[in-house]
Amino acid sequence: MATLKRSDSIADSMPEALKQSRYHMKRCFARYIDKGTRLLKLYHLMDEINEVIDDQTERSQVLEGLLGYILCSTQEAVAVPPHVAFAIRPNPGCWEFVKVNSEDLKVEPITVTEFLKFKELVSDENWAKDEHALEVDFGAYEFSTPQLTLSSSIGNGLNFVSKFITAKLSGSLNTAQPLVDYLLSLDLQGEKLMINDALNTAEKLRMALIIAEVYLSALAKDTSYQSFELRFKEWGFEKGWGDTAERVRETMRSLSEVLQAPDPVNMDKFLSSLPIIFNVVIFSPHGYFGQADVLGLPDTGGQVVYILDQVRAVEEELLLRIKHQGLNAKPQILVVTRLIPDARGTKCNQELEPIDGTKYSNILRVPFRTEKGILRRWVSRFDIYPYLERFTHDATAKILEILDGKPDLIVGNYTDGNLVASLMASKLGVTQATIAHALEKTKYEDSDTRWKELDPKYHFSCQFIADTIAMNATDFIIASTYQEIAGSKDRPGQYESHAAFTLPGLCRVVKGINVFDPKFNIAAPGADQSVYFPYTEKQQRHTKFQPQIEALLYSREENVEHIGYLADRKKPIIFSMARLDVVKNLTGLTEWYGKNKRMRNLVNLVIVGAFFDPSKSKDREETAEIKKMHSLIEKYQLKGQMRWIAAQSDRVRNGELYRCIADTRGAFVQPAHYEAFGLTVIEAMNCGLPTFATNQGGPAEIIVDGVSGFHIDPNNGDESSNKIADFFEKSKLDPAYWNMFSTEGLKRINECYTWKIYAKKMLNMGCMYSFWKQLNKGQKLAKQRYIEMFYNLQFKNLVKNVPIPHEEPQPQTQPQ
Ligand code: UDP
Ligand code: LCN
Repeated sequence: MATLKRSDSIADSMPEALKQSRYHMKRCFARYIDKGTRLLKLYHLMDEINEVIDDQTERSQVLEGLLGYILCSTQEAVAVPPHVAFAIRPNPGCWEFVKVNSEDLKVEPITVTEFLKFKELVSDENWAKDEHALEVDFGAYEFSTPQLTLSSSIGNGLNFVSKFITAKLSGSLNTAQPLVDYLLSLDLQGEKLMINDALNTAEKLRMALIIAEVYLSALAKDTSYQSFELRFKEWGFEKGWGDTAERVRETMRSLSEVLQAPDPVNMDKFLSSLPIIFNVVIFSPHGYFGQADVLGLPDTGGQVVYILDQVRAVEEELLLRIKHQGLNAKPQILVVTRLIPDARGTKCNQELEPIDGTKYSNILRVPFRTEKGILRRWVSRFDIYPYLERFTHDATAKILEILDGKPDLIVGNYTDGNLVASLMASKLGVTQATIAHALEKTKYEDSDTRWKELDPKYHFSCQFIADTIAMNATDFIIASTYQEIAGSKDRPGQYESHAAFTLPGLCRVVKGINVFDPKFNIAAPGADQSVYFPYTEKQQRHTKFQPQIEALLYSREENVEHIGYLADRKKPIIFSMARLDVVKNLTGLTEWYGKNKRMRNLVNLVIVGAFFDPSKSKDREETAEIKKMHSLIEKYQLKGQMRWIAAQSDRVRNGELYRCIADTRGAFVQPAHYEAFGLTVIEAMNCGLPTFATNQGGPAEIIVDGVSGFHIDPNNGDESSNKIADFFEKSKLDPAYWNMFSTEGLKRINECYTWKIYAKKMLNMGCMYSFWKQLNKGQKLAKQRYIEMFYNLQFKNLVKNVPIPHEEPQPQTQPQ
């Protein structure tokens, strides 16, 4: 297929491309507009081409040329007779907008604003034509931040920020003064770190470093800092450079290099070694946040697992760094969540809970309050907005009390946590990080223009604005994969979909977020390898769980924990486990299985998710999915070949469950319509279970198709189920085939997906962006003001539309 030269714009090349097939294109464009004003997706565009050019060879010629390339790069189009406007995305993050006159095929470039107006004409003509409709442009505040330019560099922010800092501090010694001022500002509970006022200029610091380095070179490498601390203090140095003469010398060397002639490598090394982060607050308000009995409950999934593993890894890394810095601090990580009085047998009604496997980290739970008192029940993440401001206020007071001061880093998770983190970070002036886990916007087609229709159920108006606020307020963003930011060749990323969008009647976001912003970073999570380890590691296996797992999988009995049964125990098992959301598509997998005779003959199906009584679920989607699952079991007569097991919250036993499935020489299948990352995918791979996972989202990046597992297309059930059946047919004939995918999956995990790699990267980001924020103070403040206005004038009004559930009044005592 043809492609564009980098210098060619679509507006320049499209006229020629249309001219080459002018006869067909005129007919085609006539068809695009003949149904009046409407949104057109790629398949609409292609369907019309197929109708108009019936000769297959001729059609292939057109589609293989430049026109085909332009059409295939089109994300969406809008027909507004006589024009058709196109949003074309030749590369991840790069968009161009044009309009084509269907009568004469004249092509004109248009701005993103004009394109959004075209879209609005479909759903709200008055708004589209309102000259004073609210336009939101966060780009207007990016006058001094350098941006990346290559799609391939997106998500590599840390590297670029160290280059940009280097450039800013280069020139003369005077230009390095901001770094000196920054070092002067560092302290630990009021005690100065690194340097004191005696070294308050770059020149003084440079000279002192020379003397200190000469002194250190005469000491034994392992001489402790204490033994020369007093002398260093006289010279103007404070603690924080290192615990031994060797480490202090190394840190000083990289700073000397930076002061002499800044370079990104030494800059990165020096900033990452600084004692900047001791106390971290991590917000995750929604769902049931706990260490036991919560997984599989509504809105309670990978985010909880991710955060608990993250805390353990980050605390370990912090302890190591603090030791290396020669300090005595005890780092505290507080995971701040919602306290739920109606805790469904979990500990979510407890205020403080130490985190297992850590020394100083805790979960802090703060209740949601309304005028009527404390909210007792769980609320869906979609309905959570009315409580967040008060929650931030209450949580901030508690955090300051527990930490005895401000934290050094505030990390938000998901829309609600990121909004709360933004409010708190801006109030306290603390560095902020955001993690999305999943943004909802791309999960529902045209969710921006259709917001009015979707709002009663999902409150997307609140969600998309909250997300846009947090993305702009935050100092850095941690994504799990590239695709989360900028998608793939064919599909825009989750963040990218916030670059420009419109909520007709509310606001037109012409620049929401720029994926080329150096705040974006990729740090992929891992899976706890003491829980998820290969099925082949016989000595480590939790044999005590095996009888329970055996009953879970094979007992004939139906009860609250399992229904359906597996008549033929000799067949391998295909296994899936997830929350029972529509997007997870467990019902889709059940249907593929039901329909595919070949697959049914080869394997059994085991699904773990939710529970079986729809009347017991308070979650709208879960209720519908439970009912659907029952009807599929009935429709395809799956009893005897399928086991449906209720949500399983014991992760240690779940680890063994994955391994027991591997013992049957089965596979894990993750069939989601869209999966942001997919922790179950890496859990299964860690256990040596061959894995099939959706090609929509993170798993497409985790698995190399046909090497370390397989991609499946959730929109093409027949193709996907046949791919699974082919694998089992081949594995039956040649067991080495199954072994190969088991081993390659494990290899992939150990190379790319571990928590150790993650923790290092995250703390390096914390250090680097804390300084970067300081360097860009002016711009940050201006943007902050704009965000505050948007929050107050727009977001807070929308929140008023979200209903607060009625509860019987309760005594207002603070639960324990
Ligand atoms: N999980 C579980 N029991 C269940 C369903 C899920 O323990 O019944 C765990 C699963 O092992 C994984 C997490 O919940 O650790 C789900 O994470 P994932 O990233 O796959 O999806 P999410 O729920 O976050 O969308
Ligand atoms: C939320 C999701 O939907 C998953 O795709 C992720 O794996 C999980 O969070 C952890 O980040």
